[in-house]
Amino acid sequence: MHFVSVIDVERDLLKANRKIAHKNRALLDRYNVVAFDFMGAIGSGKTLLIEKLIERLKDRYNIGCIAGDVIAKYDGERFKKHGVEVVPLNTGKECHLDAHLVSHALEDLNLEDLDLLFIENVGNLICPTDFDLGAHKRVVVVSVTEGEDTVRKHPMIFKTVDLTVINKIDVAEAVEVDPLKMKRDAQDINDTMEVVLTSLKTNEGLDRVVDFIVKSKEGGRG
Ligand SMILES: Nc1nc2c(ncn2[C@@H]2O[C@H](COP(=O)(O)OP(=O)(O)O)[C@@H](O)[C@H]2O)c(=O)[nH]1
Ligand SMILES: [Mg+2]
Repeated sequence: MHFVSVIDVERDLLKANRKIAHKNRALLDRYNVVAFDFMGAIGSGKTLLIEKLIERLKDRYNIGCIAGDVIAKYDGERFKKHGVEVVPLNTGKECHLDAHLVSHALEDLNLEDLDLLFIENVGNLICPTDFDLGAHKRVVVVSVTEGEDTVRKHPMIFKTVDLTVINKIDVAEAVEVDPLKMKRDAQDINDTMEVVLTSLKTNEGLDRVVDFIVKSKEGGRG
């Protein structure tokens, strides 16, 4: 009986979240803003990837960022340095953003001025999985330093994403990880998403992530 009620509460919570996520997406659509939810473990390279995407895309698009973290001002300041509009979202003890938190951040952004919205989720591969934020595309960043088996140990999140970025390939040899093995694991879990190997130190693979963002913006929001 106790078990059943726990499941009911979780189901209601996720249902309520989905409803707000749909509203967020409808609001973004009204302003023609395409939003991306960047997920992945602490230190996998989410903030650096978003910073590099801003640098590569800011002459072409107006970009806004939502920095979600336990204490969000640090990553928020990294985004602000690039001259984009930023809303920091402190999650405190929560291990993921949710659609309700994002709905308030959307109120603080000038959506009429934006083309792209990058949302950095709280760092981990588990909690954000079930919480649609209302973004159009979901991206997961996983670093080779997390270990070769990290993808197959966390299949759920990889099922929900449109792009997997396997990052830090510049140090793959040092940590004795084969990034292609991680790529194959990701494709075994989800054969419809794209998988890109990157180094944000050498910028290898970055062009392909830029292409993904542009394609998502220009080619409809699926
Ligand atoms: N060697 C190497 N370091 C990286 C790479 N990408 C990110 N880093 C470093 O990893 C650390 C964590 O990156 P950050 O973007 O803050 O990760 P986040 O916690 O996912 O936002 C920083 O010191 C980055 O400079 C990469 O491709 N190669
Ligand atoms: Mg970060």
